[in-house]
Amino acid sequence: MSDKPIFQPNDAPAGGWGALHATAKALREESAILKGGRSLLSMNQPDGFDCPGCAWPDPKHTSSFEFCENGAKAVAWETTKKRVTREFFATWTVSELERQSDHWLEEQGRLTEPMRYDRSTDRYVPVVWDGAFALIGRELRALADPNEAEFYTSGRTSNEAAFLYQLFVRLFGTNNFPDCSNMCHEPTSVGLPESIGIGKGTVVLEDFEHADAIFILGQNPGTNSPRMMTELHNASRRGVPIVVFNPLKERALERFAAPQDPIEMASFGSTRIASEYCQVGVGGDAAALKGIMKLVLEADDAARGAGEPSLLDTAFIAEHTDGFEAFAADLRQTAWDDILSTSGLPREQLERVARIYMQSKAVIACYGMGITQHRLGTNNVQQLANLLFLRGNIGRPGAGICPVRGHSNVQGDRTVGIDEKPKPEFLDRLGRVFGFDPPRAHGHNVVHAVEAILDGRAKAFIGLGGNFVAAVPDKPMVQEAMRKLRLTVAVTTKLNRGHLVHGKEALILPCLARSEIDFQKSGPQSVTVEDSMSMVHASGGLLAPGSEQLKSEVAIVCGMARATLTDTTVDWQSFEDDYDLIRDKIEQVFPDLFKDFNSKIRKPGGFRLANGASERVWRTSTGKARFLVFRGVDVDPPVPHPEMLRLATIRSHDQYNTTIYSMNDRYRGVYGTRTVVFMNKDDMASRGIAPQALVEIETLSDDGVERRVSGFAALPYDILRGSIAAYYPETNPLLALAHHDVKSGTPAAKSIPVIVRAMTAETEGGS
Ligand SMILES: Nc1nc2c(c(=O)[nH]1)N[C@H]1C(S)=C(S)[C@@H](COP(=O)(O)OP(=O)(O)OC[C@H]3O[C@@H](n4cnc5c(=O)[nH]c(N)nc54)[C@H](O)[C@@H]3O)O[C@H]1N2
Ligand SMILES: Nc1nc2c(c(=O)[nH]1)N[C@H]1C(S)=C(S)[C@@H](COP(=O)(O)OP(=O)(O)OC[C@H]3O[C@@H](n4cnc5c(=O)[nH]c(N)nc54)[C@H](O)[C@@H]3O)O[C@H]1N2
Ligand SMILES: [Mo]
Repeated sequence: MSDKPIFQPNDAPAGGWGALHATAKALREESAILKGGRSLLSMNQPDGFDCPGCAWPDPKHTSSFEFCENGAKAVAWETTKKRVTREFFATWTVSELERQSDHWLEEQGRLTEPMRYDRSTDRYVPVVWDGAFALIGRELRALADPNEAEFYTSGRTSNEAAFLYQLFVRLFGTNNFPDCSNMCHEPTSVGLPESIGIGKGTVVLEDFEHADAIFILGQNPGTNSPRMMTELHNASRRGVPIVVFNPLKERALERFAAPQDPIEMASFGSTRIASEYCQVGVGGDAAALKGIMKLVLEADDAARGAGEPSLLDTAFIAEHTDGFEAFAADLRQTAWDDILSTSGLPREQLERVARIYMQSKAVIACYGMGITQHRLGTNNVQQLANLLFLRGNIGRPGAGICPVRGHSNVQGDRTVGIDEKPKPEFLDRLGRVFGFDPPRAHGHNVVHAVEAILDGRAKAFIGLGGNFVAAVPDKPMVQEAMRKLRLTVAVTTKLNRGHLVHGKEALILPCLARSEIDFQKSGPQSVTVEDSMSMVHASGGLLAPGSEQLKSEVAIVCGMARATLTDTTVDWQSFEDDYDLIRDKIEQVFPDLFKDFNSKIRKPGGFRLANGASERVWRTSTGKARFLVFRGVDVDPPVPHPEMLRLATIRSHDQYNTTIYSMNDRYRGVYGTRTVVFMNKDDMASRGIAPQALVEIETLSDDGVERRVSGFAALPYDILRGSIAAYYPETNPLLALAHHDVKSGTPAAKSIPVIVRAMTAETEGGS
């Protein structure tokens, strides 16, 4: 181990001067082209570009300077001056590049021109765009069945590019749309339609001003959606209780100094965020929620027994919901022992939280990956909806459910048709507007696509953004299998693992980033994105493209479509020339959602997509909001092993998914390394693991496959016993493909059953 300390916990609040310092440093190190800070100033402004960071919405009053440390990092990372040129690819063979770290690969800078893999030299060599498209067309047409191709989307893709992509793929003949959201908020997209009739959140940003309690479950906003901290900071200042559920003490959820607050900055002050920090066990949220709901029912029984008014919103329950009786009966028979042992929380704390809930007139519940990425993540989401129903906390000001999405347009991509299980009505309309008969059979989500790649059914893989091979479960096996594909295509901005783990034919197609001017025949183009709160707005780049050879994602999709679909009647060229024409078609296919699309996005701030549940219109199977029973308390099936720990794979403060900005994680006090595992000190002691000692982590699975990583430094951390955490994607070799939510297919990346052992001289030597 080096002599530099890797672990230096400090007590500073999140945000504050540390955040400003880190912002400046990120911009300086990337020598980002931020003329006079203009690109930062125009981010999230009505005439600027949407931050490529997270999916948190922009405030209506955009006079304030709305960016955050991690938004700045995301922009610096894409506006870097560094370039990956043809000379770079001439210097390095692919085998040599493979030995470099993920961090090193992306750090080389922006991709500059289309490249094709050359087997004879094991190098990527330049190819002209038309040559690249022709190759794709030839390979796709040569497939025996269109379902042998997988068409992946990552959530930065604009609505316009995503809409054309799904059109191209369906004209080609398949619904194989593995999507990053299949690893992310799919439990929301599957669970909430059953509960409330729409797979999206119901709140808007202004609701945060009217909430009088905010719950945050399984989400780390200080790192992953830092602009949300503005709302939490303001709410806390107003005295609004904030209840957090998280196995780990996350700094920004404890104390935060708002970089936008001059007084707090000048005085080195900070604001408490969580008024109640529930250190739930990994996978213990459903148990905790059931405990709270059971207490609410008990308190209500007592109140009514004493002749006092009900503590429930009985009018809402009667008029708007169904299933209450069965739900209440299940809660009454759920044993306290199970609730307490599975949640890991003391009963007194659940009682305090239940009181906060009952005393509040308007409650918002926000959640992230800590809720969704479980074996029964969909049920987790539905329990949260149940909690809100009890007091009518949905579809009125200051109240509602708030899934905080990940990628900045992941929600929009799904809205405009990236869906492996498309609804028949949507396909009917798509077919009518474009004069064809779209394929009806359901296609592949991420898990199905990985299965098809592993067993050889898939022959071609096209990725519109993202880094599929690094983000998926069973990463080592998938990477081997990808090499058997006939074709891999990566539409990307930066070099990543996906380019190196490639098929027999392989293409890198570099695209414009969101911050860059997208100039087409009819002039500069804007694209549109949809944030976590269903707000759709335009995003137009301001900077000169990173290279003259870059094409927009829209142009690349049109190029692939033209070269593949020889008998198409769709005028792809006109779409490429003028994105307004794409939006006209989106409006025709989705007339209810996108009426007057082109005129609405010309208004600053854009518009909100219709959201029935926000107006208490429930498009569920019964026309009501549905109390859905979840029997038992375990969202992750118990694994009978005395030493089992549950591993949550999480993000550091200096990464964007598989993009690693640096090896540091300031808020958690980790420096210069990412191969660490956060453990409770008692779990370490009972296993004979000294602080910072190296350990190996092994997955408990029964399929005979050994899944193990080693050389991770164990850090004693404020985390509930039995739960541990380590960074994604380094731990993806531990995540088994079969370990996913049964309903939504989302990999259970937050609850991998593992054992941890200290490394012996022997294992250390052999690793
Ligand atoms: N800077 C930056 N921003 C990002 C991203 C990024 O990587 N970097 N990624 C984007 C994407 S795609 C997404 S999906 C979001 C992800 O944003 P988050 O949902 O915040 O993501 P994670 O860091 O994976 O995990 C969230 C939290 O869940 C907690 N947790 C783990 N297991 C459990 C559990 O069983 N119960 C509870 N209650 N909590 C648990 C962890 O301790 C962690 O604090 O952020 C988006 N924004
Ligand atoms: N173990 C574990 N696994 C996980 C998770 C976890 O918490 N734990 N989280 C899951 C989640 S929530 C998600 S969303 C997935 C993320 O999976 P992906 O979305 O596939 O991965 P990213 O790392 O976001 O993709 C990064 C790449 O996107 C490209 N890129 C960046 N900007 C653009 C752009 O504007 N256009 C295009 N075309 N390309 C661009 C760059 O080349 C960069 O290398 O990972 C999932 N995997
Ligand atoms: Mo995500």
